[in-house]
This record gives sequence, C-alpha cells and structure tokens, in this order.
Amino acid sequence: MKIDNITIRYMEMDLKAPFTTSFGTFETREFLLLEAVDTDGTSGWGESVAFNVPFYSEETVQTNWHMLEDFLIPLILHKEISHPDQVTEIFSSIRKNNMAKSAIEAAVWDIYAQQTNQSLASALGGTRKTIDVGISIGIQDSIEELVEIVDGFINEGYKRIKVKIKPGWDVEVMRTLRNTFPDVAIMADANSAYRLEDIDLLKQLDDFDLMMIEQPLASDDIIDHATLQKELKTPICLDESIHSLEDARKAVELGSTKIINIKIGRVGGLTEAVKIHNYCKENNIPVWCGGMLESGVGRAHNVALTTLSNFTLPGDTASSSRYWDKDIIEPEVVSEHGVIKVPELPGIGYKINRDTVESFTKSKKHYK
Ligand code: OSB
Ligand code: MG
Repeated sequence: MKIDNITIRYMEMDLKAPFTTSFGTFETREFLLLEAVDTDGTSGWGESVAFNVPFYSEETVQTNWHMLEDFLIPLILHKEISHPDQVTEIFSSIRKNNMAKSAIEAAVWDIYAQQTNQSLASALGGTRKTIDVGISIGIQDSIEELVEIVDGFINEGYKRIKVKIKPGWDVEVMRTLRNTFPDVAIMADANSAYRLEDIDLLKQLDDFDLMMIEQPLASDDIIDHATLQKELKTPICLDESIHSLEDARKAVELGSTKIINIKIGRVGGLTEAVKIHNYCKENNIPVWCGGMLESGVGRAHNVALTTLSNFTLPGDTASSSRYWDKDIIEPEVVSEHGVIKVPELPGIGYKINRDTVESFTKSKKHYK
C-alpha cells in the first residue's frame, strides 16, 4: 500500500458522566481522529488517545497534531508499505510521542486488514470470537454513591470492577467494596498517586483480596515498584510505566510487575502491543487491554487486540453506551453480561458514521 492522503480531525465528545482519577476530572473527551486513504481508495481509521491536558502522559492533543503534521505524516505519505509492522521502523527516527505514532499505525493496520480481506483481530493473530470485559469507575463524591454505581455495573454483568483510588480515597473505600461485594473481582488503580513511603498504607489493601493494584507509584518508576511488590501480596500491574517491549522486559526482570496493562497508544501502536503480549506470554505474565475513554474507533482497535491469547484478564473496554449518548461507529460496541462479540468483517469491523463524526468535529485538516 501507499498512503495517498490523511485527514486529521480535532474531535470533542461529551462524556455521559464526569470521569475522575487521582490526576483530574474529564467532562468531555477531546481527541484526534485520523483517516488515512490508500492509493487504491481504501480508508483506514485511527485515534490518538492523548488527552487535552498532559496529566496521564506528557502527550496532548495539540502536541500530537504538531508531531503528526510536522514529522509523522511527511514520513508516511506516498511510502511503499508491504506490512503495518514497517510503520514502527519508518517512525524510528522520532523519539517517543507514542500516541501520535499510534494514530497513524492503527489506520495502516485497518487498511492492511481490509486489503487482505480479514478482520483486524485475525490480522493481529487473535483467535477469540468473544472477549471478556470489566469496567473502570472514577472517584465519586461519597462511598455510598460508589457502592450504588458498582452495584449497577455488577448487575450489567461486567466481569471485573476497577475503581480509582488516591490518598484519602483508598483503604476505607476498598474495605467497603469488599464487604459489600464479597465474591466480585475487584481491583484498584492509583494512577501514580503514591510513593514508596506510603508502603504501610498500601499493605493494608492486602486484606481485601484484590485482583491487582494498578500503577501505585510514580509514572516513570520501575525500581520502587519492585521494592513494593516484594512487600505486597496483591499483584502490581503497571500502566503508565510501560511504553515499549524494552520497558516491559525490564519491569518483569526486576519483579516490578506481575501483570501488564497494554494500551495501544501508550506503547506506540499495535505492532509493539503484540510484541509485549508475546513477551508476557512467554514469561507467564497475564495481560489485559487498558482504556483511554476512547471513541468507537479506538475501542474497535482495543477489541481486536484483546482477541490475542494472553489477554486472559478482563480489560477496560466497556460498551460504547457507558461513555457516549451516541458513538461514531455502527454498530456500537456492546458488552452483554461482560462479553463483547468480536466483529468478523474486514478491518476494524465497525462502520464509521461520517455524519456523527462530522457533528463532533471542531476542526480538520487534509494532508496530501
Ligand atoms: O489509568 O487506565 C487508566 C482513563 C483515563 C486515563 C487513564 C485511565 C483511565 C481509565 C478508564 O481507567 C478506562 C476506560 O474506561 O476507557
Ligand atoms: Mg491505569
């Protein structure tokens, strides 16, 4: 294939409910949507999962647009590409900026899967026909409200409940949830809100039989996480600390993590995500697919990735309707009793609703 032209759109979609983590609250989701068109006319879609603020990672919507326009798009346009794995090599002179790279790479994978007449899941080597999913729940105003929300999602059938924690919203919250829902798979995500000196507090979480604690310590740390894991019964799962296969290897070798949350954007694309998956499989590290409050396009890529065999733990890829009144794909992603049926059509397997896309577009630019 050769990419003939690319359109970037600055999107803004209202979340149904605000989503609060230890680093801040999102009420709307601003993100970049990218459409790449091959010289044969095939369209592929990708989403940059960077936020409008650099709180989860240093990348933002604006830095991603700059990277795409000034560096990445000029490198990819009109280049002969025989397999999407080459995109990582084409971008190898550019350091980091993984979410920006991933937006293009995802679109190239979508085109490749369509041209080879297979679902994106199959193109990636995935075999599952259905995937199990959990749900991630933000920080609430009171424990009572949280219990009610968790109860609702358990009744919808989600296979695992993840709740956000931060200092002052942690041990009592988890104790209440465990006492109220003794048999449910529960985990906590701190988004880097603690330091090793908080070890005595974090050890109290061992009483609640949590599936794991996600990213308790600094976003750039794997040393203190290793020290913490030696003292904790609860498995640590790294999210923010892992940007590549090399990061994963070092964290696993050090004993900093027993489970890895793979996010396509954070690791720079599907090719790197598959490599991390394969390495983890060989090393008995279960993985699951994280979420970034994606629209249907990013969600479709997450569904496809999750069909690989070592995605043995439920991910954060919930139904479109958990986030949006109306998603930009058809059909929307639907979880029934915590299970999503993987689409079998070529490419991402969902149709883009161009009218809906247009209605959420704040600005757009075409590159040829
Ligand atoms: O740490 O996994 C995270 C949302 C925004 C930023 C970071 C994270 C999250 C979530 C929500 O946990 C996942 C989702 O439902 O898409
Ligand atoms: Mg996380």
